[in-house]
Amino acid sequence: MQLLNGKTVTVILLLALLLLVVYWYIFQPYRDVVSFTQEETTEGRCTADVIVSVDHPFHLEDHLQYKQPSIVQGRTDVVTVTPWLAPVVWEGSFNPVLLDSIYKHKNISIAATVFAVGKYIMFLKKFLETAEQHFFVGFKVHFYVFTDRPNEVPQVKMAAGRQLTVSSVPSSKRWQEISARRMELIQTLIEEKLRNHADYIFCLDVDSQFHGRWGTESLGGLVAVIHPGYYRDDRSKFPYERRPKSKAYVAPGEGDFYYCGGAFGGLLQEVYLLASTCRSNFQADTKEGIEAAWQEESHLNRYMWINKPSKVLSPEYLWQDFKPRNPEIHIIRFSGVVKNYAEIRPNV
Ligand code: UD2
Repeated sequence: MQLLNGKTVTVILLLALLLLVVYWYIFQPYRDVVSFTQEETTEGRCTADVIVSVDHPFHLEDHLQYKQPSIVQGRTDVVTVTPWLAPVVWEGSFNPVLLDSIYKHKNISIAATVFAVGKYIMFLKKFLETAEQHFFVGFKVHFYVFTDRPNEVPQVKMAAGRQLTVSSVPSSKRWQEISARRMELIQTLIEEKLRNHADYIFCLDVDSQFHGRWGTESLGGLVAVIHPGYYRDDRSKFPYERRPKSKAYVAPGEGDFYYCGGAFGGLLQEVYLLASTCRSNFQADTKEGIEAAWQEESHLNRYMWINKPSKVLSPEYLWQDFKPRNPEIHIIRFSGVVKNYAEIRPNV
């Protein structure tokens, strides 16, 4: 009886210890970032009037004066939130001054990948020059250029805190391969060079130029850009991969939007997951003798259907120069140039 009591006491003590540890694990992190000063208000309620949390995603350091936001006035011609409640970024849906002020204090750095293989090197100069004028101006940006013609990379003067690294990649006889290989190179870049050196990454087509601000409003976990060619269409018209044999398959009646392969990004770890998944699915397809309709763009669309982006950028963020501007497009921020595919691609 004595022994049994001793055992029971030990078990109770162990359980109590376990509960204590679990409690500590759950509540300790909040104690680290939030400190409360309890005060009695005139109504007799307690208020927590001092909240110290520089880790808060939208922590405002400065006492900034900016236009009062409204929840009853704003854009009515476009949808600014997805059904899974991710913001859709349109001109007029955000305050750039406020966002820049919030992110300035976080000391963030952004990596941007761009591929210029074969004759596509001709687009690099304008891409970089216009990026200096519009892409995360005032922030730390590191461009990673992948090319088979490193000697032809143009010298473009960059602002302080911005730099460029060139990596050599083999050329290819098939444009499809060049385009698709990007996922593998992005995955390797994150693995080998970017960990602990960048917070966000954007992967962009080189045959494009910036025409307007692309900045902190675009930051998010997983960021997708809506393709300018299909955003008014029914999803049955989206050029998803439609053969069930492919790992990029999207069934009829499925799919949210049609996203661009020419621009996507987000937090490093999110883009790493995207790139490694698309790469391994692409390789699995190759083993089965199938290439998705729009290469990595098809795999990206499949990925984003299953793993919804946490921020969606409107077609302002990748327009096409040959398309007349639709009325809901108040600004074109980034746009693909008109090009003669037969002249610049290694194959047709
Ligand atoms: C679309 C996508 C592109 C990609 C492709 C399908 C947009 C605006 N564009 O563009 O991202 O998904 O369909 O594979 O969403 N490249 C070279 N050298 C070459 C060929 C391509 O460097 O010889 C690189 C370059 O960075 C280029 C990118 O691959 O910007 C995409 O190729 P593209 O622009 O020829 O593909 P396109 O216009 O069909």
